[in-house]
Amino acid sequence: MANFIEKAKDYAMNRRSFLSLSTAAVAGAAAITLPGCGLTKVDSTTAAANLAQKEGEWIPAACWHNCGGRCSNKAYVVDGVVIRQKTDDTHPDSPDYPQQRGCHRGRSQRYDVFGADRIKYPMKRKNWAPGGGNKELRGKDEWVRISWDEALDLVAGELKRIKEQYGNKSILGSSRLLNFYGGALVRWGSSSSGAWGVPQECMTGFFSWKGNDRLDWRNAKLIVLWGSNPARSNLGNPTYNLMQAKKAGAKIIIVDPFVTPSVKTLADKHIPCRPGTDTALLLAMAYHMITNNLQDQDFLDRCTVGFDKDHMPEGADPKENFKDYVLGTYDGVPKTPEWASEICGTDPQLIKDFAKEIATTKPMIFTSSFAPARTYRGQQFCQAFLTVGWMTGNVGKPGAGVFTMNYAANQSYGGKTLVKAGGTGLPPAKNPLFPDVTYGPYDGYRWANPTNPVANGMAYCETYDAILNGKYTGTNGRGKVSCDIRLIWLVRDGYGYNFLNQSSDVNKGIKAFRKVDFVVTNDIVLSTISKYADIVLPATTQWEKDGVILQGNPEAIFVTPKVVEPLYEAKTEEWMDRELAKRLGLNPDEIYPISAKQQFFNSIAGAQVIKEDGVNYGTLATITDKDIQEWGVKGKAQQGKIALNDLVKQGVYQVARTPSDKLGMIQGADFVQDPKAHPLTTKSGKLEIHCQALSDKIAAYGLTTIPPIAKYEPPKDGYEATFQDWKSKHKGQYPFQLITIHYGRRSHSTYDNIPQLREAYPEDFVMNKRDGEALGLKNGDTVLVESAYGKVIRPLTLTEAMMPGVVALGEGAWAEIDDTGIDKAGATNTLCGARLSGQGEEPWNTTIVRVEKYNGAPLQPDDEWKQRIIF
Ligand SMILES: Nc1nc2c(c(=O)[nH]1)N[C@H]1C(S)=C(S)[C@@H](COP(=O)(O)OP(=O)(O)OC[C@H]3O[C@@H](n4cnc5c(=O)[nH]c(N)nc54)[C@H](O)[C@@H]3O)O[C@H]1N2
Ligand SMILES: Nc1nc2c(c(=O)[nH]1)N[C@H]1C(S)=C(S)[C@@H](COP(=O)(O)OP(=O)(O)OC[C@H]3O[C@@H](n4cnc5c(=O)[nH]c(N)nc54)[C@H](O)[C@@H]3O)O[C@H]1N2
Ligand code: SF4
Ligand SMILES: [Mo]
Repeated sequence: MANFIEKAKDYAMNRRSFLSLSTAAVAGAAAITLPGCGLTKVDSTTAAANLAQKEGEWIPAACWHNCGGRCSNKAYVVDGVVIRQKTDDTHPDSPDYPQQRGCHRGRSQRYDVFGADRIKYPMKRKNWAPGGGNKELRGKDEWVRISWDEALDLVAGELKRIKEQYGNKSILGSSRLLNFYGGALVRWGSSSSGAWGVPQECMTGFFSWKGNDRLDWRNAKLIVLWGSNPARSNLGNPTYNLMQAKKAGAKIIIVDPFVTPSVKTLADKHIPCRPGTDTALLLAMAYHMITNNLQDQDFLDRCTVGFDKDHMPEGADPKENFKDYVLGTYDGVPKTPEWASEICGTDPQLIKDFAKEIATTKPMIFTSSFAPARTYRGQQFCQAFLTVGWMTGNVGKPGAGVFTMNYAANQSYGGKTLVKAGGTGLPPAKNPLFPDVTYGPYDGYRWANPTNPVANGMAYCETYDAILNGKYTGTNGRGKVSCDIRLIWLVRDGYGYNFLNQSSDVNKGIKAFRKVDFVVTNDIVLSTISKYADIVLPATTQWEKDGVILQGNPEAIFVTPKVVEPLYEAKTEEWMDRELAKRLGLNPDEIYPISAKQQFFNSIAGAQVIKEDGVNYGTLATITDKDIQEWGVKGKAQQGKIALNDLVKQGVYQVARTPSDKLGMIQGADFVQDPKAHPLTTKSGKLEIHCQALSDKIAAYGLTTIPPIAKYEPPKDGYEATFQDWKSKHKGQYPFQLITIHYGRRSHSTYDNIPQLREAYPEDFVMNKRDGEALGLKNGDTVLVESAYGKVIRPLTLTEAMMPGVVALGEGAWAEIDDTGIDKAGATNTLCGARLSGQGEEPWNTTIVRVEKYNGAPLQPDDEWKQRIIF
């Protein structure tokens, strides 16, 4: 197979006979640009040779996607073109003070920014006209290039018409401009953390109950990673940090249906478990601990409520305690390892050994990722996970912890935030229609308080039904609420949410997109939302903006200035909003009272860094009057730890760590030492194994209900549903369980267009070898995978590394659905149906499918497919 670099050259050569001035960088050999001047035919070889001879400059470059990391990225810019990238080299690398090194995706960022498939100009679907215009052609129509003026007039015209004719609630979207224009119908839910947020908040009183900081992980004797694959989904330093803990003596156990790269790299032991059945496994572990008296009874009695009938929260039925449920005292079903094994597929002896090991090895870190909670009624997994973790008493101590990990924390899975960016100074813009649904502009992470007396909008996984049927589920017992959605507004304030691709049921989504009057997006490439839109506006990437601070790593912030001038006709969202505001009769200066440059400056000026005492924070940047003058901003001189311009040149500020410093953190230490003096904010003041508040809150969303303690109830489309008859174990129409794993090729759907990454990480469909052979399938066959919701074709990989009965696809491929309804790209959401669950979490990892050999022409590798180059 051609190596990565060789192949990369092929990609450039395979392109059209011309290369735009800015696209040639893809080969690493050919690249030139004249910022903002559009498309020009050039001879790439000569251009490349010319550029390679010129002196350039290394500029810190944002790596801004929702990728599971935060790292340092630098771009080598020659004449406005990025011809190389590198990562952190600001200090020598060491385990205590590691460099913030980037991954293969971040280092491929220039292929995205300078790709031939960048959206270059405003464009309109040929047959679209205000009001709709051949709506069924969305996704198949031709594109025509239009001027910015025409685009803005059309967009403002439709926005105005729909507001006037149908009202603001007929607009689906969320942006600063929309909030100033009277608001729009908002959505809430949890596309990322599955069911984790609400159980954690209700049971611990903390929205984010963290882990101890990474240096403390070296004190652990045992680390359990439940449904976690850091070697793929926490790129950057986490796997390196886990290796340091391992070197210091920690044993690592991973619970996963798949022998993942993390199992291979890190684990001493792998516990297989069928997807969506983890609750059964955890209950059986509890059973083994209880019947062998292995639980930390002192901790349970002092720090929790609900474990047994003698420690129930006020007002609760004593029969509703966890211990009696596990023993089967009232329901007659003891949750034995044998009972669980039939469901989760884990050997009973393995369950017993695992239970004993976690109960007797101290200190232990017991942590889960989000994947097992991305299941139908996933709250039950979270309840069971916290309960079993607490039964071991590993809370509030060094080398211990029971929590879900924050995947975005590159440096570690926990700890204090040691350096923080300041605010931009831009005043918040509330949606006047839904003033209390305000967490983040991004639908996938927006929380709604379901008991709010003010209406909350809808769960985002109900969007397509709401568009198609005109109603959605109201929170707080409101029943069905009518709606008439006419406009899908995706001119996003920043970036994010390719939701047609990334939330469940792409087929239903396409129908919904084809029903409304108007779909508008701004985008950098023709991602799925844009492919099915009417007007697409060319957006600048973060490299072409005035600068941004990226956070998400507790030990570092990334301060990245503009790298290159906007390419082609790309514009910032702020520019688009301002131009639209003028056409809508709004005052642009009221919407954006401060400039982007000033916002960047403010967030640097307000940045804070922890002091050596580990408690107080001080100013990060030293700023002089001269700096303020040179930057052309408003501000005051200040004294900090690093000069403003040095910070921007370096691109990263990282707090140096040593094992003896005072910057660490032991989550929950005060509470565990003296629960009465330091109560939690839960109703009982303790950790709640029986949590009525959780049960009530979930019920108030109006989707599904759960009891106040962890119970196993077979999920919709779970393992049980793969059988026509459970007793005789006769398999049904959809005999396999599908998991949709976060994949190395990309960050969700972002980077999926990059051929080099396509080649490095093929989008194969993975199944157990014996399962495949029983169906007469061979490695490399093209297979048809079908669920009740859609069909995909993909090349097959057979392996003993996958549990029998389980199959997997990496999530995020760009759906390519043909007229027969087959998605040849293998977007997981073509297969995963939109199902309403709990707090609006999407139950992706409880999905069932069937698999057969595909009879059509075998698939070409997708790195050889034509890119979505429009102009
Ligand atoms: N490369 C890459 N990294 C990413 C991302 C990306 O798109 N690409 N996305 C980032 C984001 S936003 C997030 S939220 C995180 C998500 O990170 P995670 O929540 O960890 O998600 P996954 O990687 O899908 O799953 C982790 C492991 O869980 C297993 N698994 C799946 N279902 C189950 C189950 O029901 N039970 C058990 N026990 N295991 C199960 C899978 O086999 C997989 O090995 O990743 C982040 N990191
Ligand atoms: N089946 C299944 N589906 C899943 C998951 C799963 O495990 N299984 N995981 C889920 C998770 S955890 C998450 S967090 C979501 C993430 O899903 P999304 O939030 O949709 O993330 P991306 O796919 O990265 O989409 C980012 C979008 O922003 C655009 N974009 C990128 N940069 C810029 C920019 O600078 N400006 C503008 N205007 N646009 C930009 C991209 O083209 C793309 O359309 O996916 C979820 N979907
Ligand atoms: S982990 Fe994320 S931030 Fe780090 S280099 Fe990769 S894509 Fe960029
Ligand atoms: Mo996520």
